[in-house]
Amino acid sequence: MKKKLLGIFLAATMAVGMLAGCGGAASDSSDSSDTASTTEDSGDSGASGDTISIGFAQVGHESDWRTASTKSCQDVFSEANGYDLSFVDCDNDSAAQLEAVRSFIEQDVDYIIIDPIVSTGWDTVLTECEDAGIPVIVIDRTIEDSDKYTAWVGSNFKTEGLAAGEWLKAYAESKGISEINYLTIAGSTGASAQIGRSEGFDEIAEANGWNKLDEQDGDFTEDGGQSIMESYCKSYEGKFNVVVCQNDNEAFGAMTAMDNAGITYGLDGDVILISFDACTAGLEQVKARKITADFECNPLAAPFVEEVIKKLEAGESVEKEIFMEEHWYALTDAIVDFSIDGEAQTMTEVTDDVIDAQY
Ligand code: GYE
Repeated sequence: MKKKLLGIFLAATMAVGMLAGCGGAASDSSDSSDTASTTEDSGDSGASGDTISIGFAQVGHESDWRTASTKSCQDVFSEANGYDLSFVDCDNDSAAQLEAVRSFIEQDVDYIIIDPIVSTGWDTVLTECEDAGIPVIVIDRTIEDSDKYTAWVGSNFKTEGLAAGEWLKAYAESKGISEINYLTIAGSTGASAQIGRSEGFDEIAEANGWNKLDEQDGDFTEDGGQSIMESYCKSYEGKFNVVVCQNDNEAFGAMTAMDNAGITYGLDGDVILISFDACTAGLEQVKARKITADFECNPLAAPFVEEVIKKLEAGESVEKEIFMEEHWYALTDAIVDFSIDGEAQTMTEVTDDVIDAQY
């Protein structure tokens, strides 16, 4: 790998927060200095010769999904496993994320992992990574305006949206519900997870003549979900029978708002509540009959990223796109047959064992 003779500028140069226990890992083994600037002339930027240094520019800490994603990376890219991980929580700030990537270039890390907050605005900084000879592995959300990265590991968000739409069609038919009036609480605008889930679900809605009342940005947070749902409850009182939340945390916020407004939802209520992510806390709400169906997005990309890195270290070629497996969850009352583009789907019943095994 091409390396430049760069000084290593650690925590002091970071304008964005580094989580305790991650950013300092560079110096924990044999080198006691974690703030000094040093100039190295070898290909190894870690404290020991075999350590692989990685910079990870994470989206933020907005959701249970994000917490699981961060933990997955920290577990896999631990010091004990031979890694020196510089972790930056970008707090949903795209400018901070670009700055984090540039700081990794200055540190001359061996690999950069990016979970892009938004899907555009990447070509310049990815060119800088390329010029520095640092392979970039993108996880989760996609980059649309540049292909200057080595690999991407994640999920097909449009498929998740299509799954939710096709499930709703089959579920509504099974319940004799002929009219769908839906409200969407979207994820952060411009995130590929938001774009794909909206596109997929709306495609099925249009094909079936459903009425989309509104879509507003809940920023993938519980607070965002609650405040959007509070305003929906006022503006669309008595007019909606489906709420689509683009992640579990937004669904939790929407549940609070509907509870406060006296609106019933879930398997025994008036409103069908759809969610995405299917983290442990989301599945608990499926089990409690509050979330009618939950469409998984797998946050555990790190083991796949490690495979990519091992192949690159061995000089092997890697796949440009790696998709992770996902499941669609409900209780038996809401398990229906449906297919996506002619491909039959299997739904998973939420049991205590399923919940315990989830992240
Ligand atoms: O759905 C949400 C998180 O990018 C797929 O981001 C991810 C999304 C996930 O905040 O919970």
